[in-house]
Amino acid sequence: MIKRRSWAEPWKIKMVEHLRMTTREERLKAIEAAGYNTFLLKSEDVYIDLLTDSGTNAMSDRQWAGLMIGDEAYAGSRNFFHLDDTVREYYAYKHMVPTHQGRGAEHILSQILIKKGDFIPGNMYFTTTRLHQELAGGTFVDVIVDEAHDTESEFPFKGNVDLKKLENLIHKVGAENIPYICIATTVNMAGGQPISLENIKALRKIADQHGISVVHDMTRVAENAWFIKEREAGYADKSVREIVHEICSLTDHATMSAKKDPLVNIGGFLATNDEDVFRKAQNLVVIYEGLHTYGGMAGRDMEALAIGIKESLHDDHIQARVGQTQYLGNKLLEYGIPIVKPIGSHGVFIDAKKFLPHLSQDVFPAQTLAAEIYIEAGVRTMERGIISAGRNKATGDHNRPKLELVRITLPRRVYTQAHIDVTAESIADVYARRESIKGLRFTYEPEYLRFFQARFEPLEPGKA
Ligand code: PM9
Repeated sequence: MIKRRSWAEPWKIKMVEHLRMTTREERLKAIEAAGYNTFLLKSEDVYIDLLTDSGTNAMSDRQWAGLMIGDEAYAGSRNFFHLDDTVREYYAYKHMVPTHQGRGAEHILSQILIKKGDFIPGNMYFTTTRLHQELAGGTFVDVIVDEAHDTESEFPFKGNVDLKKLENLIHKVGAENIPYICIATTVNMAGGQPISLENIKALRKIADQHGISVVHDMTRVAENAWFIKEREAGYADKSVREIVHEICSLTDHATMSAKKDPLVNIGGFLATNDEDVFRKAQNLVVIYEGLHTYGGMAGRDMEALAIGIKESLHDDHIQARVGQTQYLGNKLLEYGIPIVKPIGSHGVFIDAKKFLPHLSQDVFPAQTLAAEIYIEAGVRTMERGIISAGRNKATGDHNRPKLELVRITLPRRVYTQAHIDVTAESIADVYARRESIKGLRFTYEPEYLRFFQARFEPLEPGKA
């Protein structure tokens, strides 16, 4: 057999969307108007948009065709039943309740499972997930392995739960005060890092011994499965679809932001094997999202999602998806840019503390760097550091995460290798002038999820 020298995407382009290139002066004006927050830029002022992989996917011709067979009945749409069957078949959960996106599912599940004073261990926090746990009266406890907080560690499963930390917490607060263990596949805030099946099986055992359930944030489970296939002994010959099925069957409940893995632009769901949780979720969803057979999605959205789930679990799709991220990460490493290692699945994460070692965390290095990358070339990225971490709900101080990162996130099936090259070259140009970068201060800080809407000004006028 001829050895394949390279891989290419398992799709070709049928329709294109024009991009606007801007001048440096236009970008300086745009970022100032956006309060130096890339979330507040107008997308028309962005050339290459690597803010997020959430809802930015390119749908396939089959998904677009699926939109045309949307059944927009208020109740009992046929697309709901297609989605329901697909979730059961591919993800192994018995019941599914649709929601408008992931946080809708997080809200409902947190309200059902958490009582005031509870503790929720998890493999690193995620912004919306932790906030819904807190709003339900719980406290999140990080039980991820220490390697996850070290950008240099090449540990292959930095999303693993440290089982000792988990057991210590159970002994300290009592199993009756831990409604569930939350595991994310992959771990977004750690740099898109996977959890191993060995670790999931071990924590399942601990959960069973103590009568604690396991909630799965399955937003990027297919990407996690690809890393298991590549890195975990015994899984090389299994398909991504089979590995995803195995991960899901080791957990009790799940929340899904369908805007990521499943290749759509909006949608989500909550899934569970528990009849009681299912009934309660069906009841709560009508208050916050919509009827239990649409949950905030149109019939056409549910059809596109059912098709997208199936497409997302093909090995060749995931190989190209994760492969593009690896390509970007390796390019940045060639330029000597400090990034989180190993390179993750949905994005490459720049270590802003190492990129800008002269800036203290109090002047927001990652926020500053994201603004500078935009000014350089119109590439939009996202802060994932002290601003995203928010404030401690008891003391009111900043949470100070060890990881101060800029996330360069890759939408699925959207950008070409040339876009990736331009991105890497632009970041290298910022790196060359890094010593002149000064930092930011707040001019407006919202109470919840501040990173979305906060505004800043440069410490030195005219400079980020
Ligand atoms: N993630 C992301 O860009 C979008 C909003 S936060 C900047 O990474 C996980 C692991 C996520 C996630 C969203 C959600 C919430 C839950 N879990 O955005 O509400 O990465 O659909 O999902 C974002 P929704």
